[in-house]
Amino acid sequence: MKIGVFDSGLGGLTVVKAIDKYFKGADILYIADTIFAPYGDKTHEAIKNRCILISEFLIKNHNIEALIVACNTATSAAIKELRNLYPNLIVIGTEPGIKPAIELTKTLNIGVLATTATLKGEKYQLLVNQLSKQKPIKLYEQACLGLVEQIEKGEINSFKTNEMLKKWLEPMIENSVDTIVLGCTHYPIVSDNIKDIMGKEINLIETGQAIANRLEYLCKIKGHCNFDPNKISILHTGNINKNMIKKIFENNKNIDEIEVR
Ligand code: DGN
Repeated sequence: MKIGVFDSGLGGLTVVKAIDKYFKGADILYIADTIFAPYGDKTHEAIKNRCILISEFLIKNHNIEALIVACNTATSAAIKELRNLYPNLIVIGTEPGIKPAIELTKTLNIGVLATTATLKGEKYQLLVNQLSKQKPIKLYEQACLGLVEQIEKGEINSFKTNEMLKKWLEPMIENSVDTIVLGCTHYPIVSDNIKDIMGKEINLIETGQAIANRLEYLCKIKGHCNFDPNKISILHTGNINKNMIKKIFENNKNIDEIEVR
């Protein structure tokens, strides 16, 4: 089954990795839109137009049967429009896992790391308003300015990246946060750093597996079943850090990689 997945860069590969692990029969075409990265500081209108352009490319040139927006920022700006434009396609977005965090937290103090665009988005606000009625949780939200760029550069263990994380996580440590939502698909790439700073007991919520499960569920409903081995191709619109691709897939996946402009 042909599945189109995109993000501004490396982040959505954390979702591709989960699909590869939990879903069988995927021929994944991934677009890393690095020339337009980062999405987080663009307007919703600009992000929406970019998402439509990429989706049209995937649909017209590659006949995809499912479209996965592997980016919280792009989902909050464009998912409604994409679902309206392509009613016959399986369209899945990514949103911060507040719901599983509420189920897991014991201290009721939850951290949320995301981009500014995601935290300010209407979709996120609605989600929080709706879910915070279930339990008296307190959210510690942090827009991680510059973290996507550090990850794209491959600077995941640099002093600067760790200092940025320490500054953002300090209020969460002080307020007994026991669960942190990784509200950007890039952030699982630095989950070891976050665990080291917070202490190993912290729950980190990522969305890759939930997306893979949703994909499987929707495919069954639509009658798409195929168990061929998975295949992954990465197209990138600008430069991409190839060592980081190897690192994300732990060197054990054959991936075609092509530059498109
Ligand atoms: N991976 C994207 C997300 O989940 O929001 C980051 C987007 C960006 O380019 N800042």
